Amino acid sequence: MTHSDAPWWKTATGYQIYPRSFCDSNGDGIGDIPGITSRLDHLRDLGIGFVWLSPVYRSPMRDNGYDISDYCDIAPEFGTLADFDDMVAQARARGIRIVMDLVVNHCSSEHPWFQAACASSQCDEHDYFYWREAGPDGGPPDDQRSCFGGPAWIWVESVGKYYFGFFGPQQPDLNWQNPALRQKIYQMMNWWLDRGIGGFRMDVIELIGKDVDARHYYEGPDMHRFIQEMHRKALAGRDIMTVGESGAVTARTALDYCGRDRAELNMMHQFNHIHAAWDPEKGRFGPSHFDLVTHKRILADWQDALADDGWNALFLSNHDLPRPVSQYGDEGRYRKRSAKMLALVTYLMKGTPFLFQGEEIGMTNVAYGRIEQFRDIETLGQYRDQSAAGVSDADFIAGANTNGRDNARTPMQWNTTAQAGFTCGTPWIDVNPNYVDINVADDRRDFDGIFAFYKSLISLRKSNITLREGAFALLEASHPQMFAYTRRLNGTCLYVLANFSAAEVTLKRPKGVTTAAKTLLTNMPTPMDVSDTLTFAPYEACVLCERT
Ligand code: ISL
Ligand code: CA
Repeated sequence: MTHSDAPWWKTATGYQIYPRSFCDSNGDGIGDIPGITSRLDHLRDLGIGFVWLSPVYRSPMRDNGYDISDYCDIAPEFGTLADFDDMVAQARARGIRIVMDLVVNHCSSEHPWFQAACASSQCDEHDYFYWREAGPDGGPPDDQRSCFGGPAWIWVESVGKYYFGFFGPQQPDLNWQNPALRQKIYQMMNWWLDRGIGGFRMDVIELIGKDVDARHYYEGPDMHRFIQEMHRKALAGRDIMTVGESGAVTARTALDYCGRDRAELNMMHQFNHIHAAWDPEKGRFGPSHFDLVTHKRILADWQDALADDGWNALFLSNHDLPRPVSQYGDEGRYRKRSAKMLALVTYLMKGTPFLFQGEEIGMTNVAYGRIEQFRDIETLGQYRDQSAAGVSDADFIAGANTNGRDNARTPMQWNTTAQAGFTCGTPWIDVNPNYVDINVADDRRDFDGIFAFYKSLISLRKSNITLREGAFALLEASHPQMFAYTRRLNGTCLYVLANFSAAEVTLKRPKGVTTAAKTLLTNMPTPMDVSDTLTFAPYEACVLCERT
């Protein structure tokens, strides 16, 4: 495949916007669509080719929009359909597509479908959801817990049955076994695609084929059948991009979703490397078990699995994950350098980068001191459960500040004016006080800033075919501090070498690297001194080029 005939989403770099926290245009403290439109030049300057826009549909916002009550309207706090169309047009004028978030494993308990389903067992909408009679003891059919705390089966007196909410009562699971429901979903998808969007990120797509009676939730028996039907009915023949989110997909099952002959999706957001670092018992809220050898082995397995088919999605974080520089890098002395190292080593692998808002200036986790400062339904649900189990507020807050979802949802830090320039009102969630030191305005004035580095990195990816198509091979697989690999295409070999640690590392010069190696990119003031050994300062990273 040559540079020219690759689909746009293989050369573009994506940028996830969490609309509630990006830019507030009307002073109500909530980010909105006109606010996004006002900041599109920032994305154009960065070199972004598409935006993954987290949900903006009408919603009671119990899960900040991942609980939809009208799939064909915009939440009033985010704006109107006219605002949306204007944003799509303005983005397109800057070479940026808008990819929407498709949340169809569940809807909101305030969706009219669900309201009708609770009013009567006889209406068509009743079977759009999973209902079961009480168990022999009169309680729920089984003891399944929901993701956000509490039971997954919830009793509705008016129909005398339990319904299933994998994430909780506010998000009833849609029954994909119902063909009429599926047709409604496909109609809705076509309605948005015909409006000119660039595709969909598909929320927890691995859950839509579940068998609730067998308690088989992830990658259920009918999942691929439904995704292939969705492809036929809404996706085929369009110049769009689709990326499925799955907490269950592995390098072994990846091509079942995104292989070229599958007629399903283009890419997957997978979390094997994320979950590998979570505590087996307490999950994200427990201590981190991060280990670089495991981390890079998992990512290399995905590179190998999708080397000649399918396509990787490369990301450091999203709206559910902590800030990369806090999680993997250094918030202090080496904040800038470690942020650049993380970007270099992650986004020069084979695949499409998905940046998350704020990583381009090295925004960090926030250190909230009080439970009242947290907003995330998952965090607050886990707080209830863990408090009941005896976990102290201090211990819980420490875990939530390390790995909780609110870290990614603090308002975008634009400048040093009040509330970081995010809003002229009171923000829905406290701004990170470090905005006075970490903000777009200051970072963009810094010729050696993180924004400037991301801009160079994105530009290099766009222009360098070895970075787009070159074969990946992991180097130093067992080295506890170095994350190193090559990208090889025809007569060119690129050596991507990153010290993923706060300690200096001395490395024997990799085979194939000569003293004439050209430095394509580095996060240090001077290029690597290539001799028999290479000495990496803390968090030093570079790309060396050899013509073989
Ligand atoms: O980060 C994760 C990866 O395993 C999980 O904690 C994440 O919550 C899970 O993948 C589901 O996330 C998606 O669906 C949720 C919503 O709250 C998340 O924001 C969304 O990304 C329910 O819609
Ligand atoms: Ca607003």
